[in-house]
Amino acid sequence: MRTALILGAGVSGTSAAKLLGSRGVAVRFFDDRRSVVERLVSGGEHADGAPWSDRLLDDIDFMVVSPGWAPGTKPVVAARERGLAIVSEIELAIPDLDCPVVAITGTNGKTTVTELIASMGEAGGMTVVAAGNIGRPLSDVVGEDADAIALEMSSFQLYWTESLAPTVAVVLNVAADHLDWHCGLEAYREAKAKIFALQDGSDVVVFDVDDDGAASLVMDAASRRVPISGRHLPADGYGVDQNALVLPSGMIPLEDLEVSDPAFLADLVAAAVTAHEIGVPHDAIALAASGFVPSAHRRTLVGEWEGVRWLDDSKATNPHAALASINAYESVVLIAGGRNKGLDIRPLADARSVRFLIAIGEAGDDLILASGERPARKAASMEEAVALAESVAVAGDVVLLAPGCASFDMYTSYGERGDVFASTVREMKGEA
Ligand code: UMA
Repeated sequence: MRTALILGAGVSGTSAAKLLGSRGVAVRFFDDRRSVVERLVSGGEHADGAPWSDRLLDDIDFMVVSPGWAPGTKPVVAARERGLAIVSEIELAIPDLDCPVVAITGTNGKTTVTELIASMGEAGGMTVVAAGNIGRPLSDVVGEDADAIALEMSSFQLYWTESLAPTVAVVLNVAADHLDWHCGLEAYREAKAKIFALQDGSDVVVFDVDDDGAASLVMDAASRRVPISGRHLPADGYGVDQNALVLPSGMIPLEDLEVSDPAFLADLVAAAVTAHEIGVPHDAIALAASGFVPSAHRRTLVGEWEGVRWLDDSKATNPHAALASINAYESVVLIAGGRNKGLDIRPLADARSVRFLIAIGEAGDDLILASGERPARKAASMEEAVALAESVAVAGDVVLLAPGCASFDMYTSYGERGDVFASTVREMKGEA
């Protein structure tokens, strides 16, 4: 019997174990977190925890790596030194899929587009299963009856991918993110390019032509390149023309949509082009598009009081997303900071529309330093940040939580960070 060592017993590792079990492969887990290992062992699983020992590779036939594990971590390096095969959970699943796969990546917006493609399919009576970074591992989908799979791929997952050849690849945007994991921008871009690397002339790569990172990345793709935009109508592509979305399946008047922000319009166009490629009819695409409202913590309006709008964009966990948000408004009281992921966060403090900067979390001092002459203050908590924003905001301002950083220095997730912001604002306004 073959034996696999699975790195990480999170969502991916657990799903990979099930799939391997169904193939008659024995599994062992390794996880740095002691609590995870204890839970597994008490459940009868074979699991080890830190510190790592190379001896754990004795009698192992191959290694399965969860996406969060960086290439430089000890078990990965040790497996490479021994010449052991290392596969990802996604790679395990690919050979057993028997329906078309469309894959979506981008520094920002990929979850939204993945959800949209699935809902457009659903509106057309098709089963389009959303999987991957969105939360449901691809291994979970194996054996399921689906018309297509919309696979959200993070740069981590793409790094470990060798055989993915989607019928449609979507590259929304490529800006610096997760550089601590990838050891640099070039490695990050190389990982992202794997989404179309194995496509051929019968496949399609959809990309946002307004994003230099995406447009330059797809230059060498062998597949048919389809430019899209949320601002204008690109030549030989799809986008916005006067008062409508122009799509391969037809047009959708902008007045039928709940969103007008160019970033969300680009998401809609990318999803619509992809849905069309897998056979979703125009009526269904239009129906899903008109019902689309962005998920929580994506420029979500907490409320408007005395002409000041309070917006929660806690999902802006990198500078690219935060800047897109900041630049969408004229006069911003910005709450930013958190745990920096090895990125240049100085442009946040420097953005034209930022009238006052409130810096939070571990990156707070760096942001204050970068703010130069601009009014800026550090806040020790979200409560302090909100109170400070209240004291400086005037009618016409947007108070924007767009951290540009991860939340893990203060919260368990970006969702919790956004929830704390929103509840603090509402409490202060007497609407809790
Ligand atoms: N672990 C270690 N050492 C490490 C890294 C992880 O011991 O160096 C252990 C942790 O203790 C934990 C387990 O590994 O028990 C977690 O593994 P993981 O971090 O790979 O996460 P999973 O639970 O398997 O979830 C992963 C994705 N997580 C990451 O990429 C960090 C999920 O994306 C994805 O939904 C899931 O697979 C299914 O495909 C989350 C994410 O934050 C939402 N993604 C990043 C993003 O969107 O920016 C990339």
